[in-house]
Amino acid sequence: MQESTTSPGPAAAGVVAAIAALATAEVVARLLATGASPVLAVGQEVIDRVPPAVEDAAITVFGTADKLVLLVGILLVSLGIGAALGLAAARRFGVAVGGFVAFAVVGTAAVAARPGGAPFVAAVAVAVGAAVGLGLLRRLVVPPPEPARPVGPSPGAGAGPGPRPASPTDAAQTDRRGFLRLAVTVAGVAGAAGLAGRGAARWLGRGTDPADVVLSPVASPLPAPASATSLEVDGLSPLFTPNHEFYRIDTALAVPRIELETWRLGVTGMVDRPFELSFDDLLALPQVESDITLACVSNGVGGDLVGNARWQGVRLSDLLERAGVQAGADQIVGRSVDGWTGGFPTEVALDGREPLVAVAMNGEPLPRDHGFPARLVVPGLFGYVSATKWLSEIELTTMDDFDGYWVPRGWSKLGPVNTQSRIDVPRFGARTPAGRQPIAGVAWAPTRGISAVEVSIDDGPWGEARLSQPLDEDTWRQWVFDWDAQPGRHEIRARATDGTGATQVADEVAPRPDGATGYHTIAVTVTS
Ligand SMILES: Nc1nc2c(c(=O)[nH]1)N[C@H]1C(S)=C(S)[C@@H](COP(=O)(O)O)O[C@H]1N2
Ligand SMILES: [Mo]
Repeated sequence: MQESTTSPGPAAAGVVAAIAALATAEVVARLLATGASPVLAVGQEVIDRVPPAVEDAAITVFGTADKLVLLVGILLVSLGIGAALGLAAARRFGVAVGGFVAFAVVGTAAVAARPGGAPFVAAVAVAVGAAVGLGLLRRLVVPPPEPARPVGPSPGAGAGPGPRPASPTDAAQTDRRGFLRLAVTVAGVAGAAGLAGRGAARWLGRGTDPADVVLSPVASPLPAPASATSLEVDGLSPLFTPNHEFYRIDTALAVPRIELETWRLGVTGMVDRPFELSFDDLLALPQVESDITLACVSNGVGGDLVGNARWQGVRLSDLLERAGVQAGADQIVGRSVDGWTGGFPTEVALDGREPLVAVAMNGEPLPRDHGFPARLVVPGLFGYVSATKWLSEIELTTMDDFDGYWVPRGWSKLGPVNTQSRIDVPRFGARTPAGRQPIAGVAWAPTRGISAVEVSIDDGPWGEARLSQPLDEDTWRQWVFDWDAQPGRHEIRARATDGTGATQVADEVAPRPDGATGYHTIAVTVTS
C-alpha cells in the first residue's frame, strides 16, 4: 500500500483554521460588546438583501427554521472557503493571508452596516480571529524548516548515538495523528469557548431582564380576562393567546437585549416639540389597557401567525399631542433599535382606534421576543407596517418620503388586516366518529369587528355559528357550529362577516402583497 507523505490535506487544514478563526472572532466579539458578532451581522445583511422571490422560497421550504438554516449555510460557506484557502496556502501562503484578511473586512463591514453595531469591537475580534486562524494554518500546511546540516566531516549514518532517522511513512503517520489531535482540540476549544462566551455575556448582564420590571397601575383596568365569556371547546384557540404561544415574526437573527438605563424613546421628525422618554418616563405617563388581535401579513388562510393579547401602555395619540404633529406629516414611522422600520398613515393614529406604545402583554412586561421594553401595537394594521418591536423612535414624516422595511421588498405600503376566519376544530385531516360534534374556530376583522361566522359542509348551505361575546372591535371572536357528522369524507368551510356587513373575500390569493384571502377549508373523515 502506498503511503502518502503529504500531511493531512491542506483543505482539511484550511477548514480547521476557518473554524478556529470564526470561533475566536465570535467569542471575542460577544465578550466585549453586544452587536459586534460578525456572523450574526453577515446573516442579517443576507436577510436584508435577499430578493423577495428567494425569501418566499426559503420561508416556504424552511418555515420559521429559515434563520437556523441561514446560519448553518453561512458556516458551511465559510468552511468551504477555508478549505480553498488551505489548498492555496500549501502553494503560496500569501493567498491565505489575503483570504483571511478579506474575511475580517467583510465581517467588520457587516457589523458597521448594522444600526447599533459595534464595528470597532468587531474589528478587534476578527483581527484576533484571523491571526489565530492563520497561525494554525501556517503550522498545518507549511513544513517546519529543515534542521541545519552540520558542517564538516560527519560520522557515517547510523554510527553514532541518537534517534534513528524517521522514515517518510513514520513522518506521515505522526503528522496525521498530530493533525487529528489538533483538529479535535480546536473543535473542543471552539465549542467550550462558545459556551463560555454565551454564559459570560449572560453573567455580565447584557440587557435588563424583563422580569425585573415593575409596571405602573392602569387607571381604568379592563374586566379580568377570566370574566370574558369564552367558548370552551377542546382544541379551540383561547380568547387570549398566552405569551409563550404567541407567534413571533421578525428579521432579528439575535433578539435585541436592551439595557433600560440607556434605552430612550424619541418622538422626532415633523413635530413642533421633539422629545425623548426614558422607560421610567414612559411608565409615569397615563397607562391604558387594550385588547388587540395582531396578525401577520404572511399568514396564509387558516395559518397561525395571528394572536390576541391584552396590551398595556401609553396611547400613541398622547405622545403625538405632546410633540405637536406638523401639517403635512402624514406618515408615522416606528424605528427599532435594530434598524427595522414600519410606517403607517398618521390619520390611523387619530381616527378613533387607539394605537399603543405597549410595555406589557397579558399582564407581564413585554417578553424580549415580543419587543421589550416597548413596541407599537396598532389595531387593524398588519404587523409589518405598524407593530415595531424594540421601539427606539417614533418619527413623523410623509408617505412620499419614506418606505418601511417591507415596502421595497414587494409588500403593500398600506396593510389593513383582511377579515379572516380559521377552523381550529376538527383538525385538518382528522378522523372523527359520526354524531353530533362541534366545529369551532376564531374570526377577526380588527377595527371592524366580527358580526357573523358561517359554516358550510360539502358546499351545502351556509349555517350560522354561535359567537363568543366580543371583547371589542379590535379582537377576534371564537365561534362554534354544531355539526351532526355523517360517515364519509367531508369538506368544511368557514367564512366571516365583519361589523360593516362585508363578508370576507372568497378569492384565494397568496399573502404577497396585501395579505391572503379565501375561505379556510378543511377535509375530515367521519367513521361509522
Ligand atoms: N423590530 C422589529 N419589529 C417588528 C418586526 C421586525 O422584524 N422587527 N416584524 C413585524 C411583523 S412582520 C410582525 S407580524 C409583528 C409580529 O409581532 P410578534 O412577533 O410579537 O408576534 O412584529 C412586527 N414588528
Ligand atoms: Mo408580519
